[in-house]
Amino acid sequence: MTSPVRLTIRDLRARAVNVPMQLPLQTSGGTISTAPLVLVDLLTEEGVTGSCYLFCFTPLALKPVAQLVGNLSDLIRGDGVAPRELERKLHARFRLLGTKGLTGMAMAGIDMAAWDALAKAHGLPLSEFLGGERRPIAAYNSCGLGMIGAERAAEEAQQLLAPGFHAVKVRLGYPDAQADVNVVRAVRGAIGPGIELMADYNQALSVSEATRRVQALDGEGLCWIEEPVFAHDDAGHARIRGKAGMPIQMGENWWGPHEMARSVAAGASDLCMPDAMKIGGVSGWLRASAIAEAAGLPMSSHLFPELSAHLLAVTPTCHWLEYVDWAAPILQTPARIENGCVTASDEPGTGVAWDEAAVKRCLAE
Ligand code: SMN
Ligand code: MG
Repeated sequence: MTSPVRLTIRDLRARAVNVPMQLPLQTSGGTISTAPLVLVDLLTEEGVTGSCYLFCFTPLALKPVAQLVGNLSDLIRGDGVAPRELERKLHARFRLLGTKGLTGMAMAGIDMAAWDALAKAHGLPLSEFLGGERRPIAAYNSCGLGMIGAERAAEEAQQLLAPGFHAVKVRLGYPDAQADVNVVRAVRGAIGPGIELMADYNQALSVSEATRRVQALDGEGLCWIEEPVFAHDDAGHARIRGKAGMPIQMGENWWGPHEMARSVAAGASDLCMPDAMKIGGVSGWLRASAIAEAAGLPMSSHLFPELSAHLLAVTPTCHWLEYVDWAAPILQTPARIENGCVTASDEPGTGVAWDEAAVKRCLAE
């Protein structure tokens, strides 16, 4: 037996890249046409480097997030790579500023990179380091199907199934309920009855309008309806849920397990889908998965497919993995899809490693 590996932080680096997307995504909350990512590397004295990326949603946040992450290097240099201790220290440091938004993203970056480094140092894929086994996780293709009208959505839905997926997600929030129904029917017509279809409103509606629309969409065979109203409106979601014939889904905007706990206590949704970054990295995800288990809520992921495949493998109520290929162009080994499932990388750690030549091409000025 070799002695246990202890790592000490040597440096923290952040680079901003803006990665072109194959299919731009028009949501009711705006269009995303590039993937603005901050690449985080946690360097250790022992020579192991932990890596992760942060999804910034808008290029406007790229530089500030990269700078904030870089600013934290002095604070954690010399500390052990112990994610829960780092979390405690950073939470204390940001108690007055708050731990949502950019600070939450920077903290999650340190957490995810630290877990990656730890698992690497132990020579295990993250899911195995966390006590699980790598296994195929059912995935839906979320790369496109923005608000592009019924005809184009139908065509795109077929394209999205081509890599072997059995599920896709359509974005809704058209000017009226009938338009939403028309898009769902067109997509369903194109994909056939055997495919799961999710629908995402990205917080577009009022509670009363959402109530009308979930009723209009009843009987269309939707797997779930996601974020029909403002993400913070747990009571509103709960009211809509009481009138809906299909499951209500939310969670991508929970900043940490505490926000999730409040939402779950309010009975806001039937399902949950934390975002690995916003929920607080691997440490936050693990606590979120305990909340989901206690409440009996099936738990899906949001973005970050490479990392989420590890996390969902150790999530007791594992449901769906959201597949997007947005980071793929700058990764050495992007998530692989087989029979509509994603299996986590078998490399030690998360398997997130940069294709440096591609990174160079995408560096944000
Ligand atoms: C989404 C994801 C990423 C950016 C914008 C919107 C969407 C989803 O809410 O759930 O995929
Ligand atoms: Mg969503």
